[in-house]
Amino acid sequence: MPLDRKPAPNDLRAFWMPFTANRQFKSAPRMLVASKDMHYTSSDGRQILDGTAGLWCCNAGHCRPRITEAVRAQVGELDYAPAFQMGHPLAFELANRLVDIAPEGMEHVFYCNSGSEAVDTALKIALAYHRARGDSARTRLIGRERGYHGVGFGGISVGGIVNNRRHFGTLLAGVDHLPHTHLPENRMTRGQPEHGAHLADELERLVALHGAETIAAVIVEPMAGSTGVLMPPKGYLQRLRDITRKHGILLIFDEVITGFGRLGSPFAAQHFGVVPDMITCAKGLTNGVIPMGAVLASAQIHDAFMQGPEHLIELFHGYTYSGNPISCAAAMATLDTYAEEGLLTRAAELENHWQEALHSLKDHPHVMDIRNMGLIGAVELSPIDGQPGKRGFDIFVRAFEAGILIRVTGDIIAMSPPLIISKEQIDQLIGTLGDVLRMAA
Ligand code: PXG
Ligand code: PLP
Repeated sequence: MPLDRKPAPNDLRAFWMPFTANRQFKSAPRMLVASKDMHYTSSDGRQILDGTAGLWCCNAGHCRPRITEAVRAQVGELDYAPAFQMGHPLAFELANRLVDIAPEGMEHVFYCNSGSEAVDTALKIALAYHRARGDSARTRLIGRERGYHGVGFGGISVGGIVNNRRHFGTLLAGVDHLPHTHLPENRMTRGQPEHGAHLADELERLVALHGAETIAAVIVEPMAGSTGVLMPPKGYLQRLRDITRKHGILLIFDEVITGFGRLGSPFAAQHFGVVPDMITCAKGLTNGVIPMGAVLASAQIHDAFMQGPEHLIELFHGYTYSGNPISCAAAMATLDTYAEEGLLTRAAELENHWQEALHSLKDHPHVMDIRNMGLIGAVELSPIDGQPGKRGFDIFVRAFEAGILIRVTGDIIAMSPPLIISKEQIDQLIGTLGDVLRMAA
């Protein structure tokens, strides 16, 4: 742009915003200008209580001193180092620390920069793993209806959200989907629902249809966050594990949201006592401060690649910024903060208080369902006739005006506050939401 055409600081035209109603936003912008611990500061100077940990990522709250300092120091010491055929010590140290808190059996870490990249990486590793073992007919990938696995072509192919798929052509070939686990009979369940373990048996149907020897992997979110907080019924994940193991199919847990303490254990795999073959994570890995994602993989998967001449590359995959020093420094300081403050298990301590507060909204106007687990909660509202999503969006805007940040997916309100939240702040968050629901009715 020529120098004489410098845009005014408040000119909002150039930035094409992600997953946003751009024209609506730019006509009435909601701007955040600062953050600290449980709060954002809005551009009109108000304190906004963060009910969403940013976008499910700031699990330790905002502008935490250890993380801020670590990033500051790292950027002045080793800024960028090439990621291919070269290393730097922090990347190795961080991988070991992640393995330490990961479920038993997860022994290797592949770095990337986001949840979407983690998903595409895990899917590619699954395909290449079978090929490396001479089982190269296993090319089929199985996802689930209402799953969210980011926005790469792999992720939207195995994902199950129609709007994220239908605009983008034919996607990956050879993908199929399990049914989602959201059953009406589980309405208003506190914690994990009773009904629906049998839905895992649909995998047997897909095996019978396609042949086990053509299926590489199944990917699911242990708890589906993005599509409105859908819980796994009791026994469901174990059954998926049993069926995948029986047929030599890899099981991938997408823990981009559930990773790093959201359900009261470091990973959901530990919370549910079900160990997959790979775990994808991102978001809470660096407390959202610097983009970073990772795939955790079992020794069996990793070791299958470690054959052939030693001077040859084993996996033809990686990103310019895989394991970059600043991300690694942010992640190390994040893990330190989680450990010092017991945050990876704090959701388990707060779960009861959170659950009771959330379910106090059950008789509020238009509330159809309430779901919770760990420090996640959803309040599903009945849609306005002929205008799905309108009520949800209206509540979101009113909540922001009332001083709380929530997230809406259609008419489902999702909340996932930083794990440092106090009981008083839980009461404030839910109390304010209750007021907003009543006033909007
Ligand atoms: N997998 C899962 C399970 C996710 O939740 C991704 C992959 C993709 O991660 P990246 O870093 O590429 O965005 C996610 C991300 C929402 C919301 O409103 C959820 C996500 C992202 C943005 C909004 O629920 N999840
Ligand atoms: N496009 C071009 C032209 C590139 O040279 C590269 C990386 O070198 C990429 C895309 C991929 O970028 P990244 O490694 O950051 O994913």
